[in-house]
Amino acid sequence: MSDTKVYLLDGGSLVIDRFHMMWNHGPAGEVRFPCYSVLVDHPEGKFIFDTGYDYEHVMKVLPFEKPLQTPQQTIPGALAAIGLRPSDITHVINSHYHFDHCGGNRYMTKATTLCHKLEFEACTCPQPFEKLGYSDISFSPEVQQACAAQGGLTVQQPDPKADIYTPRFELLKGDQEVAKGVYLFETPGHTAGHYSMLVKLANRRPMLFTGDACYTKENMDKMVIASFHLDPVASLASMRRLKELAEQFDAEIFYSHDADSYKGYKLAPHYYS
Ligand code: 5PN
Ligand code: ZN
Ligand code: ZN
Repeated sequence: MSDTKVYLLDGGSLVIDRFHMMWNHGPAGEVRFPCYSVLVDHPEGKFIFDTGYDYEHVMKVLPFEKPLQTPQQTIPGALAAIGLRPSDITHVINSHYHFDHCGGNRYMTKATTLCHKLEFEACTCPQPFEKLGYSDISFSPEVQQACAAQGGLTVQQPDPKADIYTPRFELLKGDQEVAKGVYLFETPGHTAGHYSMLVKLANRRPMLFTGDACYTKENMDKMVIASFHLDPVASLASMRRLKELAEQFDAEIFYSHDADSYKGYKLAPHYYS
């Protein structure tokens, strides 16, 4: 914990309508928001929490989200800027398996892949309204097979960029301390098995990464959930849980897709420690 550094890796941006961001609240209108990954450089390993979106996937499947991503904003590009390669990452942790959180998983050829057991199950047989969210299954050759077998999404061709990507999954349940001072807290509702992450650091308040359990500070302040969700009631309960965790640990909250808050975040190559 005393040697832990946290880097925020910028992953570019996407556009949705504000009515999706603030469900049944609005006002409507385009909003461009950031996507980023969190690298926890820890004595027990190099953990990456979420891996952003894949530009080509979004252009193919959701071009209306108008992705903007430079080569420096891809996982290999962002890691290179701090002297790392994707193969240096020991663990990938996914808050959940929406396309804008797992698009870069396949670069991490040496990592163990952690997620909630329910999330892994959910993405193989999503509800019809979740299919776009779970549209990038490049993180798991196994899930690609399972989806194809169910007549769902077609199997994607092996990706030449993926090298010999053969992920080893560790499926978790309940709250977990995955390394000293690095906690995953169950925050379901947005998806079936969503995790938020809290990291304790030596020289500052703990950092609480909401994932998509809360997109922005405005969502939290107004207790309004996003329209993308599995269970709205559970989503709201998870926002309340995040508030309680922030109080309990005196943590600073880092939102997943908040353009305003993002301006105040320290981005790699700078880091929190
Ligand atoms: C950014 C974004 N766009 C589309 C979807 C979706 O269909 O489920 C989740 C989601 C997103 O976070
Ligand atoms: Zn999501
Ligand atoms: Zn998201």
